[in-house]
Amino acid sequence: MTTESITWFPSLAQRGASIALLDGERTLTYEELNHSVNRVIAGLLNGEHSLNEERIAFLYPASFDYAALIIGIVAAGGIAVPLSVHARADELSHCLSVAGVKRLFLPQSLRTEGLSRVCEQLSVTQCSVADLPDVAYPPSLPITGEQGALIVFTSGTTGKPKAVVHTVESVSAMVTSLIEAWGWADRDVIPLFLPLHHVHGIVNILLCALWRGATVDLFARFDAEQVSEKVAAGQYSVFMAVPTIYVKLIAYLKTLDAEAQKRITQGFAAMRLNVSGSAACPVPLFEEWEALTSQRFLERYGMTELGMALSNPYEGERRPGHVGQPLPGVVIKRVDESGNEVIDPSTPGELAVKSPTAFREYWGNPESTAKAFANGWFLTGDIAVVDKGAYRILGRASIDIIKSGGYKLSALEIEATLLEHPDVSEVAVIGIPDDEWGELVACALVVSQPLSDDALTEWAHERMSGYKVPRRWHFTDALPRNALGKVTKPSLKSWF
Ligand code: MLC
Ligand code: AMP
Repeated sequence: MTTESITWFPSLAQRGASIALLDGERTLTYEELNHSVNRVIAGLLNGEHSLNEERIAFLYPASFDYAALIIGIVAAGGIAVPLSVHARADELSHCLSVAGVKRLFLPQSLRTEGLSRVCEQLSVTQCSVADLPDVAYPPSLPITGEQGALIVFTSGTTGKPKAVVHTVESVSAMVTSLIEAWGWADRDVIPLFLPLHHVHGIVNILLCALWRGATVDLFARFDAEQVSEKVAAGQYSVFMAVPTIYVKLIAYLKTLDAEAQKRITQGFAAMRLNVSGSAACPVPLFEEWEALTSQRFLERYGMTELGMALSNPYEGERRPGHVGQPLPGVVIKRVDESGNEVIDPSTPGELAVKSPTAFREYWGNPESTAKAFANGWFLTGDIAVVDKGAYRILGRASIDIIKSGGYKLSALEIEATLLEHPDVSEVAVIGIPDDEWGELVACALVVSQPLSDDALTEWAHERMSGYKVPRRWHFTDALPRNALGKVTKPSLKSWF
């Protein structure tokens, strides 16, 4: 860890009139972004010298304010806590309370009664960027590498989501490593439709582009038609998405006539890079995309706690079904269940990682932090082999982690919420394979009163983000259990 001061977003000011962000018809130049960032810094500090790692949460869709907040909070010595605009009040309450947030920034449109109640209970003040005091810009403040910069929530195999703390140094390392590895240039233009409470959208797209002086086109959500139009118009040079989005794009292309299809596929073909990640890209998807667009995906592997760890090469052979080699600075070994290193490349082993991009801690949870590392190696829970020099992910060590549309979901968290239903007495959640979503959330349950799928779905929607709600329900008299009383989850798959 470096205690020396670090340059955070090196040249915002010098990039002048070049475009940093697009939002529909609106544009924001780097000069304007720099001004907004300075306003955030000055307003937050309000005469103080540093926020001293105050966790400042914000609930914004992709927007100019979001960008100014995430850069400005860190520059002012705070920890940026971007929250999910899809989250329900209970989920937000958990995040605010775990991170010890006292100030939450959000636009008027996202203020709800439920959230106001939560804020009142937790003594959190709801703020807006426009309300920040208009004070003179402070001189540029030194910030150090070890300082906390970003908290992102991630689901694990125990309890509710954990608050992953990245430092100024780990975020800077993530950004600079990808800029170098994937050849980011200031002339790049990239669309951003991924959620902005996870590292894929936050770091790989937004922060990399703004650090490098490129342009980001903001979308409130992914819409295949809207994005494809701009692709066809030749607006983008780089495209990054989760496999589900490429599946949706292919499905959309298939609804079009040959001429319209060709305009869009040529738009993709003209780009310098198409990246797939956050979940396994099936080989047939890789091949279909190449046949349509002549783009060979650059598939990479990452994790909230690590940023990106493995990547196929920008120049060189990109192998379908493989996630490439360690990025510069990343050291990887594979270990067995006893923690011994697995040497034979074809024997599966859990990926253990050391990297300058690794997180510092789970906020307020030293026990989980200690458990996540073994002798300084972060244990990912992902099982891999090495195949002619390239890593191949086989799956995860725990059946309780589900990846759906690129979101990492905890079966245990979903089960705990469903058990709050007065008529649900037993429940088991698993992921089942699905061509579009990678995995779908499926739920087997025992109920004390007859319940319909629809009623349960509606009940669940009020209490959890839409993407966590089970898509398949199976009612039973009893869940299969082993001698210790534990549900034998693998045997449930055949029910769906
Ligand atoms: C949306 N839905 C999902 C879902 N996303 N269900 C399961 N899994 C998901 N991922 C639900 C909605 O709530 C809705 O339910 C229904 O699906 C239809 O919605 P849609 O409009 O068809 O989907 P859409 O809103 O377009 O979302 C699809 C998506 C989105 C693929 C764009 O899931 C997405 O943005 N995923 C990316 C997640 C991500 O960024 N992960 C990176 C984590 S970082 P209903 O019932 O309301 O109709 C990481 C590290 C790394 O993993 O390596 O990058
Ligand atoms: P998250 O915690 O949301 O950051 O999700 C990280 C997890 O996503 C990893 O632990 C992997 O299980 C999965 N993942 C990310 N990229 C890939 C990939 N290219 N192939 C397979 N799994 C991936």
